[in-house]
Amino acid sequence: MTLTVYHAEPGANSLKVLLALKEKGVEFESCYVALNKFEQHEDWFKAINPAGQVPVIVHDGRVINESTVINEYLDAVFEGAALRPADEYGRAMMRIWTKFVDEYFCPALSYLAWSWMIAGMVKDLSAEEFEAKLARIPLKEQQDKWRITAREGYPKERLDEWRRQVLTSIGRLETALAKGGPWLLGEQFTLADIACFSMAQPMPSGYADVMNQRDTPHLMAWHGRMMQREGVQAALAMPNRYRDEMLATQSKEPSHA
Ligand SMILES: N[C@@H](CCC(=O)N[C@@H](CS)C(=O)NCC(=O)O)C(=O)O
Repeated sequence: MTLTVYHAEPGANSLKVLLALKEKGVEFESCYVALNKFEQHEDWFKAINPAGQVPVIVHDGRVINESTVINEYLDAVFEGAALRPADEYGRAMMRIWTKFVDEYFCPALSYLAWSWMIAGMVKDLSAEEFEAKLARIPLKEQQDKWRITAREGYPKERLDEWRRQVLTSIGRLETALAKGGPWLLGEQFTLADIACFSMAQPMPSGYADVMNQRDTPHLMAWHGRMMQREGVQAALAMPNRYRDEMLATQSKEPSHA
């Protein structure tokens, strides 16, 4: 039995799958795909996932993409702590959360993150080089996202709307956790916690104005409980070349002190 996991740094959808693997204690071969080097659009990777996106797993030669589907599969076929409720109603409640993350919370965060990151990633490319990079992106909607974020930027109304959706998402989590917890479905830690945390993990620093002790105390307490878990710590300790390169670049910049 072989399991290869293609993923980027432990953030967002890659973190989602790494969390499930580490929480269950599943052994796997890690294959890092550098998004800031556009490796996800190289032919070798598109041969594995034609959508040109991570994460992807290959289990005994069979490919699965879509992080939420991957996590349900991992929980179903591998030993380790159960990450889904045993009963169908519980599973339905869990899927309400994972669907909300995939359809609402993650897209809003993703548009905001890419609109901030992509301009820096492509700033040294000529117009021709940029078009060549775009031409390799298999999904039309991703091509549009790159073109707009890199060259024109989204209008303020769109950015404000995505920020509103992030705020709504945070409010929804706070309301659910205020009912008692300790986890989103109550006593059992599930894929719902994993999906929501994979998006919310950096928010106490990145979105401190919306996720903080004063406005979202229950969410912050849940975040603290998540950070105590061994599986979470192991997933967050996975290689993060994007962050390392950013830090290396910053340390080379002349000090303004
Ligand atoms: N619905 C997919 C979304 C995958 C996705 O958006 N992956 C991002 C990283 S979190 C990616 O590969 N972005 C690079 C790109 O689209 O070029 C999932 O849940 O797996």
